[in-house]
Amino acid sequence: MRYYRIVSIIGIIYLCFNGVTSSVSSTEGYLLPSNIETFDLEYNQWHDINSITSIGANYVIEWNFTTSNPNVLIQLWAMDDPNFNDWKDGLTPSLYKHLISSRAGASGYYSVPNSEIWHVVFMNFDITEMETTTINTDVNFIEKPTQNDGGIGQDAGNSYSTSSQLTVGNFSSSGILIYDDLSDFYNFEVEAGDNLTITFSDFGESNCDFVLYKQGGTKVIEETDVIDNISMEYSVNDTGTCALGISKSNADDFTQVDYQFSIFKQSELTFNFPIEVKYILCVFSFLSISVVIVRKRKKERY
Ligand SMILES: [Ca+2]
Repeated sequence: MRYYRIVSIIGIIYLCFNGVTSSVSSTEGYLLPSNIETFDLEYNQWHDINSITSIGANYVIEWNFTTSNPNVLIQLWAMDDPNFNDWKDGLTPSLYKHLISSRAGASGYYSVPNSEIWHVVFMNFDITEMETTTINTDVNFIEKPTQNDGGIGQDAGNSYSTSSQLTVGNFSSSGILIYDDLSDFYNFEVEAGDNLTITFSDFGESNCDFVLYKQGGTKVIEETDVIDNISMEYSVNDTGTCALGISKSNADDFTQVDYQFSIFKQSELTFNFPIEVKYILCVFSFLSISVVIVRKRKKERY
């Protein structure tokens, strides 16, 4: 009896340590939005980080990782839940996205195409090396910000031909550039003789390019790789439609830019004095007329 007990205990211990052989290092779910992790991947192992809950096309997956062993090629894949399960079962998934292969590590983002639980899978299938590596990673499932560029209730157009219409005079507003939204373009009506003062500010760490087109699509101002606030002035010669664009200088820069901008349009023939100045001018005019009348009456008396 004691002999069977000893054999049973040895068997349980063996199963605990050797009984489950798999190429899977772990399969875990993580709470939104951040998953900072360090894990080892032997050759032929993979590791899954997933969104737990369903996320839709208004989400992106931001990711970055570094590896301890520069010899090992790591593959990084994004799969929705049904395809992830097919892949685990040895079936060929119908929808999967190869994000990147990198020996040293990399960073980037992936725009979620459909509503599902989404998996980010790190794989060590480097058959030429067959070595273990430690991976440090940060994966975030992020809801994209709602855009209200120029107060139009959505993302502005991304090019001259798809620019969004604004009504300007003394206009100020804000906009957002983020992920694959690299440009915002606006258009507005002007008249010959108008003087435009256009400012952009608060675009943070990102370098941006600016362009102003006059009627007909000719560029009249172009500024590139701007890092500080910018002010541009233009005297309008032709009545028509101007178009204004802000773009990221670096197409790989997917960080969020919350920019402020203003478009001040003033006609050369219009003098818009402040109300205080208008009041002083009225009083001065009244006093001048009064003095002239009084002097005239004095002359008539003598
Ligand atoms: Ca935008």
